[in-house]
Amino acid sequence: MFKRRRDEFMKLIGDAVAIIPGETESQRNHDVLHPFRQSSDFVFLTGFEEPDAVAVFDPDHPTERYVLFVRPRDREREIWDGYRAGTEGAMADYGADAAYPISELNKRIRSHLRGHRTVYFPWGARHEDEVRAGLAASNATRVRNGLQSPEAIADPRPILAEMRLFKTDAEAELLRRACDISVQGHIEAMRFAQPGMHEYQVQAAMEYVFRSHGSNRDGYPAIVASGPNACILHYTDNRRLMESGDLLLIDAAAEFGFFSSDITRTFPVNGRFSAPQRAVYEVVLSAQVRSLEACVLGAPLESVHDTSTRVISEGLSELGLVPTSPEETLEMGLYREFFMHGTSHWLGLDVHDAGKYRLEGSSRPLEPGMSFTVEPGVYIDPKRPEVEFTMFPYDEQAIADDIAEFGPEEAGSRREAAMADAPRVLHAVPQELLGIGVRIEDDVLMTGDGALNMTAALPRLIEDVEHLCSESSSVPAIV
Ligand SMILES: [Mn+2]
Repeated sequence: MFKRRRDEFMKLIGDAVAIIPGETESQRNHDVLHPFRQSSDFVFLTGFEEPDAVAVFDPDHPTERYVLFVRPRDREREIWDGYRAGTEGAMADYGADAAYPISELNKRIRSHLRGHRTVYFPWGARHEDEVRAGLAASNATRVRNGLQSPEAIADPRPILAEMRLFKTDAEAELLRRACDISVQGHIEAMRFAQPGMHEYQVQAAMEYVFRSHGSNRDGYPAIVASGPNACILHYTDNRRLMESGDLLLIDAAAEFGFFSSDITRTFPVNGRFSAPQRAVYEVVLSAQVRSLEACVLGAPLESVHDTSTRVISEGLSELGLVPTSPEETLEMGLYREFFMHGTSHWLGLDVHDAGKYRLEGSSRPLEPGMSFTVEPGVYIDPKRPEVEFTMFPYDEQAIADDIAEFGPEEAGSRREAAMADAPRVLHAVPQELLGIGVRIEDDVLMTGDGALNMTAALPRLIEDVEHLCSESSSVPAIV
């Protein structure tokens, strides 16, 4: 798998040379480090998980087309921190043509820069100093001896992003394992959660299932958000004591083979939706179901979001959350006061995976191998009983065109200026809906036959969710 990716990458960079750095560890305190995870681009090409490594790809080189710079074997450090592959392992186990200690990067990089017009390096990444020093030295050689040295620095990230966007069968297999494991964790969370528990206890039950099903790491920090916390989109404190009558929004998933799933479910802590919770849930559920149906080969990705915004606008109007008809709610983007994020993002090695969303100014068509989330939501801020709406047309394509023409900052201030004189309407939020936050998220893989919902096994319908909540958990709990 890694060799196939390297061969493709080297074909794509042609007669250039590429320097791809891995990540380094970050310190928590004294000699304690934060858990390390290799950067996705680096692990994608190398499979090498140790920190402080750099890969050099030199397709034209007679003997060293793929070189790894790694931490050398070190008995003392290995006693404290664990096994290192070293230069021997980098060649024997990771397929490098040659491997050197990372301390030799500065010296050895120069011979790889020589003879190339272009060097690919992700500017701003680690080891930039060594690359810059190497470039300066090879420039001096060019002046004195007339040898070719790099004249252009190119960003390898767009090439890698396109490769990562289209999952091979083997990659899809890993992603599906991550999804299967994540589904099992969410099922356990629904069974486990009870009033009187802290959010982190539910997190623990879920992560117990992730780990015991073979996932060694979460794909991202779990969001276990009960009651009003569900309205905080990236809430990760997970410390609140849950009460009967709360909804619990869980956005969490396992990583498997470096691929991450991404699932959200929202369910009642006491096992029964109240009438207002049910009303909001049904709106989000219907948006999600319809948006999943919009995942069709050849359709633009934004048609999935368009479906969610349309269905949610209808629901908000019906629930009295907006002072407008469904059509006006959509046209003026008033839904954004309650549904303020996108419906989809690419999924893969990173939970918000690499890949462009738009090509030549328009949303990208769905093709086999693409994977993404479908995750509409409605969040009704408990601290905002009245909402001020600005009555002004909202056109995402026009906004995208403005950003393309003026840049994001200038486009933003132009829009603000245009909206300055637009009428404002103050609207009271129905009291019983305050503090309700609902998101439902599944993971889609486009195949040659169309969309596959990889997380469909996790219940979403109200009766199925309530039934699952009533089952007992196999994870022991102390309340
Ligand atoms: Mn997501």
